[in-house]
Amino acid sequence: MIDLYGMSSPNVLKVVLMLEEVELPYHIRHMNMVAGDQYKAEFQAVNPNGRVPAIIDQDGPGGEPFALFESGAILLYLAEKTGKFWPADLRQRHTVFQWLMFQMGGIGPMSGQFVHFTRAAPAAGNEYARNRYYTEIHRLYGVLDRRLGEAAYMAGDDYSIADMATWPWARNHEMLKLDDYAEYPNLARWVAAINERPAAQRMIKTESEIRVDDGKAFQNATPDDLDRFFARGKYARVLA
Ligand SMILES: N[C@@H](CCC(=O)N[C@@H](CS)C(=O)NCC(=O)O)C(=O)O
Repeated sequence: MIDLYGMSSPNVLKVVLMLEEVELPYHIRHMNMVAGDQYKAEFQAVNPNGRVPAIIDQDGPGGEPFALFESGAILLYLAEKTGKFWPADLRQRHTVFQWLMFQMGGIGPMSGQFVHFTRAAPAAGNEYARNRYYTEIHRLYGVLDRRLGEAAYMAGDDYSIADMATWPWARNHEMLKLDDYAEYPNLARWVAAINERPAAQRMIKTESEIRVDDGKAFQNATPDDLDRFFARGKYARVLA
């Protein structure tokens, strides 16, 4: 059994999708991130970075529990553990790693900052940041669209953990203001193809269940909880 600590965010949904693909049993331990569950000692022992996802594989290497954080590391672990989505060919395997890192270092953090500046930051005074991240995510989704114009999936002919890492972000065209993929037909084709996968459909069902708990968490949040969650107000460092 794998304990998955998380909420209904794309970085967590990557892991849900992979667990559904490889059909490993898992249990979601919902984290109320606005109430500060991530600062509790119990969770900090699992992830000192205080972010989700994190897992504890109760049946880890040597039959002992194994804790892991960072969604990319978790996907790699699950692929190697199961031998699924783990290409035997070295070139192919590292092509998968390359596109996984493209997601981890580019698509994920840049999309996350864009969403922060369009949803959680005041509009006034933040035009520069909003335009900067909008420009950068268009550049990145443009790279992805060109890649998907030459290959069925990110790493080539086969669906891989790079796709699983990227799809939970890229499918949110409204949140990312990608204008229904008007500029990105290959991206649109790939988003739709993965959407058809039974594991993706199961992930979507699980997402809606986690969203109920997230909804309650946000409903019960005080303005101070929200400031802490978004690292703003008195929780922001002010650069002299
Ligand atoms: N690079 C990390 C990013 C994790 C991350 O930022 N998670 C967000 C949710 S998607 C989070 O935990 N936010 C809570 C917070 O900022 O306190 C990964 O891919 O696992």
